[in-house]
Amino acid sequence: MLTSFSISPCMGKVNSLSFLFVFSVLSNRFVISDNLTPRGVPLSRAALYDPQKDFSCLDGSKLIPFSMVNDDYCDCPDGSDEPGTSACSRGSFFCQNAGFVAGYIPSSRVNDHICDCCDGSDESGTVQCSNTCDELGRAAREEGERLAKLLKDGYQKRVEMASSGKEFRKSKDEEKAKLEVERQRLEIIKTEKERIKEEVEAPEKEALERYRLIEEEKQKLLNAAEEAKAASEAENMFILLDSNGDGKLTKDEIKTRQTFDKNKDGEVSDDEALFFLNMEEEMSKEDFLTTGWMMAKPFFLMDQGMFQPPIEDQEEEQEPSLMSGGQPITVTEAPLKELTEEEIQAQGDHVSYNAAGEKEIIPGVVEEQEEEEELYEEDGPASVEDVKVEESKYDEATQQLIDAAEKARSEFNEADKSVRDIVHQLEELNDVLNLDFGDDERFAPLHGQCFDFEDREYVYTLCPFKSATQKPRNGGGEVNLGKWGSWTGPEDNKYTEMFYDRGQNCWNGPNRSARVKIACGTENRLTGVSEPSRCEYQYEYISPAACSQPHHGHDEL
Ligand code: MAN
Repeated sequence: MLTSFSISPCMGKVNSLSFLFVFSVLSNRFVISDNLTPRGVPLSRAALYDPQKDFSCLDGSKLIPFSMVNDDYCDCPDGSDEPGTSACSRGSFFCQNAGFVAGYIPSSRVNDHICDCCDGSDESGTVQCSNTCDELGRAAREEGERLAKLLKDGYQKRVEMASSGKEFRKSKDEEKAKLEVERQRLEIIKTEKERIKEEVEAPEKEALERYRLIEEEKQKLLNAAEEAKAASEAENMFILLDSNGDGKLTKDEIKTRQTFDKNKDGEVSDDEALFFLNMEEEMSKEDFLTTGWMMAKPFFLMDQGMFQPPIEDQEEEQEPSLMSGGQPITVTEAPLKELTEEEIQAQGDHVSYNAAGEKEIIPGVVEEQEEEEELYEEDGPASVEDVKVEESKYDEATQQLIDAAEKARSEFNEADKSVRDIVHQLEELNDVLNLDFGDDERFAPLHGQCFDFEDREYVYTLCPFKSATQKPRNGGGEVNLGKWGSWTGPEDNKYTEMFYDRGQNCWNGPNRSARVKIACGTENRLTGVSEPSRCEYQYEYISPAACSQPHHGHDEL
């Protein structure tokens, strides 16, 4: 503290003048205080500068006469002999700055015609420095008071947030306990429903198995009938084509059938006939039944319009079925004496009469195709799905078993879904309970809230413990900047920074991420967002939860 110097009114004129001289010499080297502390030295170190003794450089390197202290010549290597001049490059000058904050400035700034200390003590030459310490002190005190109030109010709110945070956790814990009880209740119901389901499914299964066996038998019979029909169809055809009834098919016999005119040029050539005879001159009945009919059948089907021929052949395709050179194949061309009309019909073939009153046989290939399709649809083992589609095919008792099983299944499914729903709810609840809301739960009230900050281009959003996003103001989709990761503040203050990572991939760069710096404030607010490095964002957020407890008597200034 600077002490003002007063001149005694009883001093004589001479005395006064000589005193002024001494004073002017001394005042350049000393701060006039109770014990004449040298200029540039704080009171706390005055003892090191005793005018009655030689001066020992503070680094202990030299002992010099005290008259060499502040003589504007640097003697000590550490500059300690010139605390009040600019002679030593390594020296420093102490500003008392009464009313503001005391402190050191480098010696080079002493007497450099620029006022550095607010009390102006660094300039003892021509420059007149005004003392601004009181003014600065007042402003600093006001700022200090503002900060102290912010800290006090913020801390008060932090206490409230912590209290709601604890409430929040408590209510979630209670909710979890209730859900656990409910889950157990639903599990019991599910187990019971499963037991009932299995109980009623057993007789249903048995009944359906009986039906399945019957179906299987039916299917076997149908297949056998099909095979027999196919065999007799081939047999009939052979009889039809073997005009001379010698048990062999020859080229000439084939050539009389227009059906075998593959290229539709109006006649069946030798090559075309040979094709159907497996490139042999003749074909035995056995060969016809095993392979020949297989080759010939498609041409009969074509004649019947079963296959659509190429466009240019369409006119000819519209000819009547089973034509031979424009003439229908008639029974007179093949000895079918041994087959009666009934027998033919039984085989699925058709008998009709042409305009000339001649009998025609039209093989039952079309019907066969349709039947095959029907059979295919009916194929497969009896299952519950089949049961649903064709409920009417069961007798009343079986149907009752099926209905009971259906009901039990549906009740079980319902119970199972209730259990799954509650397990899901519990998982979500556990996710919340596992969050670190701060040692006193003070950040918990932020859970479920979202905060926005808009700059010229984007609206940034922070949903604490969930996500950070960015949405362009001029339209366009929301960009995920990161999902909640962890607290990343320094070890001794970890709840001052949040980290959100695993954001949307940045083209040619990292996945986006955001750091949220949290400072003390009296409200919860997002105050700024920047992108210091591409796709790495920094959010500035204020919250009472970041206010630490004010120290008592917080008035350092
Ligand atoms: C978008 C925004 C920007 C980001 C670029 C990277 O424009 O997400 O913040 O820098 O993509 O390509």
